[in-house]
Amino acid sequence: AAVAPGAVHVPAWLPFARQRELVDACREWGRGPYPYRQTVLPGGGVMSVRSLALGRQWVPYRYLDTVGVPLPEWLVALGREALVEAYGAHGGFTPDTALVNFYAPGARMGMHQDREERSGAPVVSLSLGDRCVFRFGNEENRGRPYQDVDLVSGDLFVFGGASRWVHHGVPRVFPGTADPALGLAGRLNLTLRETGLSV
Ligand code: MD5
Ligand code: FE
Repeated sequence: AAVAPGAVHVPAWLPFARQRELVDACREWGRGPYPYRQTVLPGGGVMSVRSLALGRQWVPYRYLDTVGVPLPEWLVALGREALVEAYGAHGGFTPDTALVNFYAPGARMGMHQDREERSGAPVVSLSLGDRCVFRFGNEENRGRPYQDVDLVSGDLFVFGGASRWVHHGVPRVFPGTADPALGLAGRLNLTLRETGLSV
């Protein structure tokens, strides 16, 4: 369903078996050379979310020149499938970073814009585990008007076109709402992005 121009929410897009595979992959990636870390912001604040990136590494507020573990081909293919679902075509989408955010109980993400990418390509977002409130705002400021959208495990959200630069955040996650069979206590969000930066 279109939430705004270029913003498409597809509830229950990823089948349960593929959700489980993705949860397992997120766990495995955390055992690699780039474990989940809480980001320390320039003002001294520490983000409550724990993050990991494949490919191009993000630090506040830029991408490093160094590239971590490359994105597996199957993940690029998943991103293209997502865009075909949302827009009817993938447009040659070639993400060079996958950012995984882990929300333990109590973690949240304040309203912000993602402005470090130099590509006009959409951002593909997949949610796993606990249900959350995703706040989809406007380009002008962090406040109203915004729309609150419930995201649950398996939901796809694509942010492209005019929705690429809106403020957004995750004000609330509901602990214990994940299917126990998923083997995940908390929420994971995986985003696939083209940074538009050269290697
Ligand atoms: C999350 N992550 O649920 C969200 C999903 C982040 C972040 O916000 O920066 O790691 S991605 C939501 C997103 C990305 C890019 C653009 C827009 C939303 N948008 O224009 O609304 O952990
Ligand atoms: Fe963001």
